[in-house]
Amino acid sequence: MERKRIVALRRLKEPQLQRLREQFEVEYFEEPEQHAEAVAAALRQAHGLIGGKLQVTPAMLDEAPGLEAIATISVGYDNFPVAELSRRGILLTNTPDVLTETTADTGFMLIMASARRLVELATMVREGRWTQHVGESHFGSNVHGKTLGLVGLGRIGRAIARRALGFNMRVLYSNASPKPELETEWGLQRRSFEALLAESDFVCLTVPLTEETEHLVGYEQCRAMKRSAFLVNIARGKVVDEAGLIRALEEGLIAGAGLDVFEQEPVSPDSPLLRMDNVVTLPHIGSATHETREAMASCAVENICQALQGERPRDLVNPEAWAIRQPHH
Ligand code: 8YV
Repeated sequence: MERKRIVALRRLKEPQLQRLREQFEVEYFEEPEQHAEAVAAALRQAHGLIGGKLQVTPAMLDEAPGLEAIATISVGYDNFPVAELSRRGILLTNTPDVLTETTADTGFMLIMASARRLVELATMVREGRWTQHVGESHFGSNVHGKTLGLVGLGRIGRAIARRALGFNMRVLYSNASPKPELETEWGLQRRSFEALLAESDFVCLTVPLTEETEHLVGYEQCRAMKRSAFLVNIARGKVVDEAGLIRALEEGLIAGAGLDVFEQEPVSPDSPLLRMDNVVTLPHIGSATHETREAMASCAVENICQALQGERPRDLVNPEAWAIRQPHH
């Protein structure tokens, strides 16, 4: 039998490519944008597609008639037309679990960095502007003992909650189904979104991007927060109405923000957010450690192997597509 064909896009390393080549014909493109035609030609023959930052459109699917499965090297899959994939019986898998702790570290790092003005003050020292006694104008806010509001309480939200409890914080959550076990065992408290905004010292966004969560936080929501509170976003940029956030920051309605994600990435160098001392900005590095990115790639490789061997992949996003692929359907 002819071996199935996989198109692999950045970033897979040699061991993972090797693992794929044991069973499949693999075409790997480290910089797909620079080889758009070759990628398109490879996709016409492909059974599987694996990679990070994949841009999949219905038009592209029309050009890939043999596609059976896509493995994204990310936990988020808001960039995929999932219903369309399901309709076509194309399996989609993601990489949950392996990035949970690293992304939670990033979230907590942004909480700490915004509260203690890490970037602003570290920059002051580096630039030789530490010329006077550090006084009140350089002081930050405590993190321990404060209230953290988690918008969304999935795997990553829970992992941030665990860190917060170690810092003796009170932890609220909203926009998630009730988690009674976390209320009794960890003491988390569920709130309406509005109440969470009003009570929290740190509002941390950990929800996936969906129609319901798009622009969940804008000017009005910032206004509902304490003036001393910080907004942290490690979810997706579009969960925040950035223009509204900028206006709220300009008016001093919140104390600052820690942002790993932006409505447009890379963020425009002209964004006012980059010029605000009280805003910590990162280039979408939630999961970006050597260990975790490798684990994510391996996870995606296992998923695509399972899918193309006819097994139900472990991290299947669209069970509807699996149902369509079954012979009795
Ligand atoms: C990815 C992420 O690295 O997993 C996610 O959803 O946001 C990051 O971990 C990024 O999407 C690139 O694939």
